[in-house]
Amino acid sequence: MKLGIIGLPNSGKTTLFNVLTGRHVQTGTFTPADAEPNIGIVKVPDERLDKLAEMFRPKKVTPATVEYIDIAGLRREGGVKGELGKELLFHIRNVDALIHVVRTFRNDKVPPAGGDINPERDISTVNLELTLSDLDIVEKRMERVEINIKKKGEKEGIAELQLLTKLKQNLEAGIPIRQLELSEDEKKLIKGFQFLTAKPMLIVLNIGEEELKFPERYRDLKEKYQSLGIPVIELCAEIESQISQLGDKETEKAFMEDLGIKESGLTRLIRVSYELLGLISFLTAGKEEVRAWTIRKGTKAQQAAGVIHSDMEKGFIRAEVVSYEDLIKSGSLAAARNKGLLRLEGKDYIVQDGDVIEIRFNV
Ligand SMILES: Nc1nc2c(ncn2[C@@H]2O[C@H](COP(=O)(O)OP(=O)(O)O)[C@@H](O)[C@H]2O)c(=O)[nH]1
Ligand SMILES: [Mg+2]
Repeated sequence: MKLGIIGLPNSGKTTLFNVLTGRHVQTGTFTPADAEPNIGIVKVPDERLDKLAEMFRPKKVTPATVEYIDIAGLRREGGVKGELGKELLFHIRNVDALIHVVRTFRNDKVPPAGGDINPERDISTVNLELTLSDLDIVEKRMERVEINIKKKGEKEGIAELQLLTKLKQNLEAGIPIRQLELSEDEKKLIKGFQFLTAKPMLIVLNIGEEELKFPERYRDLKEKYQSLGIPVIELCAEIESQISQLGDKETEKAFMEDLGIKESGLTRLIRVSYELLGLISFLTAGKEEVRAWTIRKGTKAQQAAGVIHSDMEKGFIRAEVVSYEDLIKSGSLAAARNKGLLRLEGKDYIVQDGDVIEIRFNV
């Protein structure tokens, strides 16, 4: 899974990227829009792995991972057609979802890109850039399709042209593609274009240190976007950065309690991104390795096996499944089996989040 971090300059994208990935990319510097993006692999925090590791004492514990891409700043002026860095757009075209960082923190040393602090306006500015970029692609494609229809009388072209016209009208009205109701056929048609406004989006409000005490402050903004299917979470990248440098869990806990933070913003961010994309984890546990695997909700046992190894999918016989809770309650796999909590499931079983699974297969 790939997540692209976008937002105006000086909104805290690189700060957030560093905290997420434990890297030390320089912050506070202007990055030209065509700069190479920073890419980092992040382990998905999952307490269940720690508990399973206590039970199985494996040689290795492997969490699920997410890839984050810190893309250089979108221009403040935006909105001028054809002005967007092509490289920038290229780098966000192939991500699975967008994390849109919006600044509300005040910091006199770092001037806000929009001149002052105005999250609503900044969100619109960035969304407009994404919209114009999609519109550009739609219009170019329409020209092509129209030519083909005229010259060669292509039948398929007509359906596509209708769809493109619908996209164009909506984009011109400022409506992102993700908000449109499209048929399965239409979804298939547009898949290859990788439209930016079709990607799931999550807004991170990068709030100031002093705002942590006022979680209600941006309630209206949150409700507005959440009602459009865009989750909004608040965190203070600066504080998260300090938390991540504390080193040990106990100190972290005390520090967060002091500030009235229940859960680290990062854990929340990673969890919400998972939910946004409809992802869940199933687990495998043994003496060699305890590991989390990422699948989409609704994945069947046989396809889930394929995430581990293609041979397991091809030669799938059955899955032995116990829920994480049942396994922990039982104390061991053997105890779970004795209690009848270990189930045998066939290829069509729909894997649930936290299922601890062993695949039986033939090679
Ligand atoms: N006070 C404060 N400063 C922040 C916060 N987040 C980022 N900054 C500062 O803002 C500047 C720009 O951050 P950066 O991550 O480089 O922004 P980017 O341009 O979006 O990548 C840096 O000097 C950061 O230290 C925050 O939550 N509070
Ligand atoms: Mg940056």
